[in-house]
Amino acid sequence: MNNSRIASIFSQIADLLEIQDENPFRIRSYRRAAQAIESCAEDLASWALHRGDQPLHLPGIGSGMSQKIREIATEGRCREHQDLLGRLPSGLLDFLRVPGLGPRKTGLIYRELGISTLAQLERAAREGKLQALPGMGAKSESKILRGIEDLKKVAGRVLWIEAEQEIQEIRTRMTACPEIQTLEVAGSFRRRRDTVGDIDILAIGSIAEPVMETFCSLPAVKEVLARGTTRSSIRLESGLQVDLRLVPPESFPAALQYFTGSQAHNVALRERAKRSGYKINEYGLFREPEDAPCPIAGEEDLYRICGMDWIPPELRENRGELEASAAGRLPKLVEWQDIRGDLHNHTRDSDGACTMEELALWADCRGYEYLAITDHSKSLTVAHGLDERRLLRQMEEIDRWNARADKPFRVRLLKGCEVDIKADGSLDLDPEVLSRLDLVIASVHSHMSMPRDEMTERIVRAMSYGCVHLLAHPTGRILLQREPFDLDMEKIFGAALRWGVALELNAFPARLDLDDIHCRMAKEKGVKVAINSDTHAAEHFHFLRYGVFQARRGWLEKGDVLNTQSLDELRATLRQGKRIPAGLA
Ligand code: DGT
Ligand code: CA
Ligand code: CA
Ligand code: ZN
Repeated sequence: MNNSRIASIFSQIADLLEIQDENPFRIRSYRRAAQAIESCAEDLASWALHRGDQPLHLPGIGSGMSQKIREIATEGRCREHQDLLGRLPSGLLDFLRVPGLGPRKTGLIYRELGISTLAQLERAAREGKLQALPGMGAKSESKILRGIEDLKKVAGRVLWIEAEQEIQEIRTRMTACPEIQTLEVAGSFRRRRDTVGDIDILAIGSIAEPVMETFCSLPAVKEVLARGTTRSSIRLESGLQVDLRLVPPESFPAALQYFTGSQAHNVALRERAKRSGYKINEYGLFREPEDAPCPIAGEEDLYRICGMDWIPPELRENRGELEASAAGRLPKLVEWQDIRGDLHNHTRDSDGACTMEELALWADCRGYEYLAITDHSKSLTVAHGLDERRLLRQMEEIDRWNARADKPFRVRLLKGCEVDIKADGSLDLDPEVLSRLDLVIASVHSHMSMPRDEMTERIVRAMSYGCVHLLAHPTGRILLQREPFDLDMEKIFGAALRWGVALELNAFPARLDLDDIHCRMAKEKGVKVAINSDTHAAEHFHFLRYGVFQARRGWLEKGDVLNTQSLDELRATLRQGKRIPAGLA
């Protein structure tokens, strides 16, 4: 039970109260508590376990809230939350995933129309029944309809990080079972796809019965879909399906290759094997025509008989990796150890939870050479964005830290800012002030549903100010929630090249924006990619690893990634980027 899980229970309590039109003060106190928990640097589960009798010094958390945190941390649930869940149809929680539909409107719809499933909601919207409700109109109705369409497209998938959390729990319990010798997760999870449809687990085990028994009685199981001696399937409380296949040791490498996929990769690999006179399936490798089994020690052998090097799972999408491997030209993919610093981080000055000094100490723990401080700009009022005056003050503070001989950290702080791109493509802060920074990040946080040409123009215009170094979360997508902006990426890359702007791969697990295809495009066009955590709280620093996974899926190598450079190289790149192209000065 980590802090974000505890926080999410608190914010769900707030949602459930709001759906029931309860006291706004009560609702707000739960929201505030959720926020405090989310950004708390201490692990609350271990607080509850070891020091639960001591008070928690968190804003908005009194003794009642502390008691609930203890309850959740020790028992995994809390009474109040369970009671609220019991009082409302569970389908209403799905409404909250529809963009444009918050808890207040959800409650209104439920009370007025008595509907509680997404299918009923869709029908009501199509019949124009939503716009008749007080405070709603034709516009919000069509927005809700579009939101439902988007939701249907991603139905059933979860974020990679959510699958990882489930897998950690499953792995711990399963490997405690003495009959299991080996356990690997295959499928899209092993390929590090940004979202996962279901989890595919392979195991070598001596006796099936106790293995399947352990699997089917995992605490998170909601339903056993199938139970056999070589294969079982379960559905978890979270809705995620998990398949377990038990294979004999001699079949394991072939099964691992087969169930890792992707299907398109497997089809192409099998064809190559056939041309070399072999057959590959999930049971093993066989020489044709006599169908003679060939012993294999690992996946490497399967690729080798086809004349190829082993292919990292992240690349197995049949996007040219087989050809590259056969030609001995697989990329040497970037690794997290290559990353020398993080270029996108927020402090308490805007919407972060840490001070500059805390961030610097965390960056030291990760062995970073540099850390850019990049708070939001003034038009982002919800994030308490900085105006020119506050930014200048912050720059002085950074200079003071860097100059101090007795500072408690080694990392070099870079003066930066995440400046908002306004609707017309202008920047939210004076370009003259911005040009005094080490690093200027530009990004879109408002007016997100512009038509393609307008949105492209807007971002290109922002990049064309001489002072911008990096375009952050370029397509604005939120996985499973918000579609990317409608953008002409060819034009964006063109402008990035022309104006010396790098593109960010934002490593927040629900963003991972750029996606794998766009990373690959960046590489081919020669546009640098910066992999950033977009840290708002200490526990976000490690998100960087998810960004690295995605970068690997996009074929990126160390040299393609801006923040693998040393501080000196980085400074040179940033300066060079800012030369105004000839003829345009
Ligand atoms: P997902 O679960 O939608 O995120 O994606 P995957 O890739 O994990 O797909 P899944 O779970 O349906 O199957 C796992 C792997 O098993 C898949 O990547 C390749 C292999 N596989 C499954 N069905 C077939 C099939 O009909 N033909 C071939 N060649 N491979 C298959
Ligand atoms: Ca799968
Ligand atoms: Ca599957
Ligand atoms: Zn940001």
